[in-house]
Amino acid sequence: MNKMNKMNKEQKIVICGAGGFIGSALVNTFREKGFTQLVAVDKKPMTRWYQRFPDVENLVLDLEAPDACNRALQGADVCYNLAADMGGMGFIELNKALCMLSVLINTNLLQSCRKFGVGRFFYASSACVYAGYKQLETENPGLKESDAYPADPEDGYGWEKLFSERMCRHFDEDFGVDTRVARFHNVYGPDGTFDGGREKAPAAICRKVIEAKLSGCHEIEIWGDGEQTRSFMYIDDCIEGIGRFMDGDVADAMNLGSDEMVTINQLVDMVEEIAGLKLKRNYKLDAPKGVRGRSSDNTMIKEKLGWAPSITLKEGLEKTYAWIYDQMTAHGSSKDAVVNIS
Ligand code: GKE
Repeated sequence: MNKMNKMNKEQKIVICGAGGFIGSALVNTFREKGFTQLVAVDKKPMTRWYQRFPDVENLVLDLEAPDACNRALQGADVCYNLAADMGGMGFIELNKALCMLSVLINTNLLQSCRKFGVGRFFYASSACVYAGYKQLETENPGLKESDAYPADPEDGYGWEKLFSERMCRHFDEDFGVDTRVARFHNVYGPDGTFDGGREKAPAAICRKVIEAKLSGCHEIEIWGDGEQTRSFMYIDDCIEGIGRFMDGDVADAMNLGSDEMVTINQLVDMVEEIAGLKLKRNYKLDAPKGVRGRSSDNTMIKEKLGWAPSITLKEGLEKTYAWIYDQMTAHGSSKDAVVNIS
């Protein structure tokens, strides 16, 4: 059973970052479960929302401002904060100050939660909080929650996420704001960004393979040497996990990620197999690479929530590749992609 069924369908639920990939998927899941008091908030103009639904209250607000957070959260029962300026390594390595400004969003949302007595607050943290010295080898045994300390997170983005985790904890302890914090490990799937610079590896590789297939130029540029390792979590596992975090009673930050670790070369192998071709690989060693090895240790989420992400990378890539292929052949790029209005 999807855990969101346990929540009261008349509650006023506010999803911040609702114009984005994960946020819009979360709004749609609540709609499909019959929730009727939904408020979707994003800074982007609605024409740029990944998915937008007419039966939801849609607000364009810049949540870096306290007044905007008060406007969004007045009367709210539950708040999900998925609002942040972020992207793959191609973005966060080159926009560290912008990524850190997201701290204003979470801080002001927590203040509004305290002001209005919002019942529960979800914060989307990230595997980028983990210490760099724990991610130096490709053979990563899986990052445990304790590997965030002594702190050495990703520059910019990772520090903002770790700081905001701690602010959630202290608002919980000192002010009684009931918080839940999930450390997302590289989420991908249909409706995600696949070009324009903010895309992450799964979507980027799918796009590059499709470009090679459509152009007949059977080569692909891969950032780094391709031996770096990651795990990638399919969007449906992410959404299910968010529901389980919110229905659970664990306030401490926990992993929400797949423990299926692959090299980027293996990721490319899988996408080539889906596309039915093999490409010449050109390795761009000076491109943004992030950490050498990362995967999620799911011991704690299994122990605390009795569940862990399980959708295989192959299964998720097949759906993601198909969606991106449709977007590229129908619209040319994600910039032209039609906003799904159901
Ligand atoms: N984006 C991208 N595009 N990455 C590529 C490409 C490409 O064309 N080719 C190879 N890679 C490599 C990157 O160099 C990196 O080593 C690996 O794939 C994953 O890159 P990524 O998906 O952009 O981002 P990371 O997993 O390194 O970091 C992301 O982690 C998330 C949490 O797991 C962050 O950028 C955030 O999106 C987030 O914190």
